[in-house]
Amino acid sequence: MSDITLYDYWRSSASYRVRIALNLKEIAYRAVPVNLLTREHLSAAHLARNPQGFVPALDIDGQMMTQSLAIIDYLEETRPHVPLLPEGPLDRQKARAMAHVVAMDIHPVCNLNVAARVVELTNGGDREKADWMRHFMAKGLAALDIMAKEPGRGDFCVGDRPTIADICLIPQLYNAERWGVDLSAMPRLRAIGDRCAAIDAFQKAAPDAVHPPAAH
Ligand SMILES: N[C@@H](CCC(=O)N[C@@H](CS)C(=O)NCC(=O)O)C(=O)O
Repeated sequence: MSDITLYDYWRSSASYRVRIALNLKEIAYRAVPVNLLTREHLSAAHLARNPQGFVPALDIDGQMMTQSLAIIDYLEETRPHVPLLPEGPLDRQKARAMAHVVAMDIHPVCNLNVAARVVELTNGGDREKADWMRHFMAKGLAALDIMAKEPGRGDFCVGDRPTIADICLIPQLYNAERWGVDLSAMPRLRAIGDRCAAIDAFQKAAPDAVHPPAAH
């Protein structure tokens, strides 16, 4: 049994990022689900792991860690055998910039509690919530598709192997499809999505792989 524990939720895209990173680096871990629908993330037990009440939280090297990108940075520094950043400062900057479009711009405004608050303030319902999600996801992903088209980029977001940019992109694409974002005008992102989908580490991290439909 691994002494690394990931507290996650199958549909959480921030958790999905960490699952991909752990798998790419071939780090064995035990997953403990924290159910966002039953508000388990706001329980005293989970708040002790993460005072923000978010997933993921990773128990590793005797520490409880939060914030998916900071966790991935830590894995990169302590377990560099499979690098998740490209070589060279310019490509690293590009990969981080793409990752940040997802993790710092798209994802925070589409978080469950943010969308719920918007619906509450506007007396809206499911339609308004879906409209909000689609608006911000489509806008951010359209920009990412342009960033991914820069010449000499290779098969993935930056270069010929997956990096932090792909680790952030794939869960966001999953969310976009879930909320019905039209990706037809984003061929580059869809192609990167297909390439990642062929990789074992991505497959095993996917929401439907960690929480098969029968168990929903
Ligand atoms: N910036 C954080 C975001 C974590 C986050 O927002 N997690 C979501 C699931 S993807 C969550 O726990 N949401 C609970 C809520 O909105 O109440 C990270 O990257 O770890």
